[in-house]
Amino acid sequence: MPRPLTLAAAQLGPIPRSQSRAEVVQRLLGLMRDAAKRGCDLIVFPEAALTAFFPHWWIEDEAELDSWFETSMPSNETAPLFEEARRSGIGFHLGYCELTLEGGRKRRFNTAILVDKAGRIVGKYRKIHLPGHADHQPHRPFQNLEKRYFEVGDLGWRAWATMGGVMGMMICNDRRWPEAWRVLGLQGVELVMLGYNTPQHDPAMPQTDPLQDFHNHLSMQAGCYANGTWAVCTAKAGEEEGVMQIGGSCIIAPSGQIVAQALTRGDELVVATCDLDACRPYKETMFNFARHRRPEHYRMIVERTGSVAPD
Ligand code: CDT
Repeated sequence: MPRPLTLAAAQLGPIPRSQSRAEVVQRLLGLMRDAAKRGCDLIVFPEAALTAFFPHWWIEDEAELDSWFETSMPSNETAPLFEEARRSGIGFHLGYCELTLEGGRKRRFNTAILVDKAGRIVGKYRKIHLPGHADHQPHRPFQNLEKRYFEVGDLGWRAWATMGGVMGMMICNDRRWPEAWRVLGLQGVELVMLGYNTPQHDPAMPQTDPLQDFHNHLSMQAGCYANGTWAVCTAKAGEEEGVMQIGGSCIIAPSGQIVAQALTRGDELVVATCDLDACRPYKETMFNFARHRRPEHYRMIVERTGSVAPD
């Protein structure tokens, strides 16, 4: 029996520094309404989808830093997204920057939530692989200060049975790490949602600049294939405050094939109807984990962090 879900990647063009949360939410609502008109069950917004990607800048003032974060979800500004979910019967995935107060201590995470068609938060993920650096490197054209502004996520990669499938999330840099995909694969994930902010230019490794789009798709297509899962992968694209970011938002099948892809670097919906049962042949044959995995030979993966070459 096919189990079709119509899915949308809601690519965003740049968010100017000056654009308010309310204005951004209006953009998201427009995409949500279009997706609902096109029969979508679920729409996936990018990483840190409510603001410009501030980790590209050095910020010293704590109040200024805090202004980039959400202290509640929903909030007054984001409540219309939850109302639209209920009104149109469409689930959504949203990346945002989360500030919580725990035991009197501020904690900051790069977070994503999954909201069902009734407007309920059914899943939450906090980014684990934080790229970049924590120190000030003003000689660079822009920085990636995620290691300064965020803590490593503490929720692991969980999967949730919701909206007719088994669903999980990762965020941006996570997609380059097979471990993230496998932890979700081991929970039978059928749909991975992820958002990204990926500069076209990597100041630390400029030789990969022409390969940014290739590496983006390579890692996500490999993750889907090796775990027999669909993925909806959504960029914040285009030139944002002087930083050009790749697009290439796409929907990937369990075969690893891209079934739909963005054509622009602006606000754009990428839609495909995806049969979750298309995961089964991969999960039951080539990647039947219970039959073929040999975890006794994978211990080094969890026991060792950095690579150590033989003498
Ligand atoms: N947001 C995020 O994680 N971005 C990183 C940039 C790495 S530098 C090219 C990414 O992996 O896409």
